[in-house]
Amino acid sequence: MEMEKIAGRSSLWDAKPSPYCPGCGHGVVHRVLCELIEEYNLADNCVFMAPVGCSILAYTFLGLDVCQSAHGRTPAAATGIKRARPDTFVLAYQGDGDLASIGTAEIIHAANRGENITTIFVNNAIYGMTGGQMAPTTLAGQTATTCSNGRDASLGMGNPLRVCEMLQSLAGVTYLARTTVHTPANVIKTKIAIKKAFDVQLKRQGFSLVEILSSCPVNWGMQPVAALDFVDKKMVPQYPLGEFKVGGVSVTPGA
Ligand SMILES: Cc1ncc(C[n+]2csc(CCOP(=O)(O)OP(=O)(O)O)c2C)c(N)n1
Ligand code: SF4
Repeated sequence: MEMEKIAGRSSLWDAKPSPYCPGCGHGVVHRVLCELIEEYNLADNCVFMAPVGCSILAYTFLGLDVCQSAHGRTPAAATGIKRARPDTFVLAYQGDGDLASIGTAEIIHAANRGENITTIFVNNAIYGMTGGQMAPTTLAGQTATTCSNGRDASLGMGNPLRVCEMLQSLAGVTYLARTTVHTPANVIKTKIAIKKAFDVQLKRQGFSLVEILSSCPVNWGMQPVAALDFVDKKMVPQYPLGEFKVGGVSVTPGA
């Protein structure tokens, strides 16, 4: 009997072993992006903006044109590419160290200007690539190599930075959502949100961003399954899921 193939590796992803640790969310997000790029037939007219972080190596295995800018400067580089080539689909991919720490100014101003780019913001609450230092998004009480007793705002470590809530007030933002990839149902919701973000850019309607909660079992010091549970029980309450802006209008998260 001939079997129907219902899932598989995207043709945009080279047949190489994944560089990511078991249980990491980056690979899941890449797969969703590759599927959508194929569905929209964008591969020959897309620039993937690789971050400085664990996903920096995406240029070694994704069959896309890639631009790699300095840490945190992706929104600025993406702005230049999009303005020079408005017909090119510009897909920016950033971690929380990249976007919410060293690159906070760049993302706020790109969003505020309403640049017609799409940003995928992978929030794993830690600096993954460099060995698990505290990030602006690290949860209160969560341990990291630079806060081994847990993040404590009373000791001057600051509070978890909520990027969607921060960007929601900016008039230049057309679509804004937070999703997670720790369960299959949430992967599907993530794909729906990214699709809406793609549509905004394709219709030249301005800035779109999807924040995706993701696991980093290695630097969290957890087994992969426990890390997925941590996303569910600890990250989601701090970072509520849902759409924050649709068509430039603020909506209630989770609505
Ligand atoms: C200007 C500069 N400062 C610091 C670094 C070191 N560095 C590389 S990746 C990184 C953090 C990456 O964390 P994140 O963006 O959260 O991505 P993840 O690796 O967790 O996916 C840092 C600080 C650098 N490469 N360049
Ligand atoms: S260190 Fe963390 S973010 Fe980096 S590949 Fe491993 S699990 Fe993923």
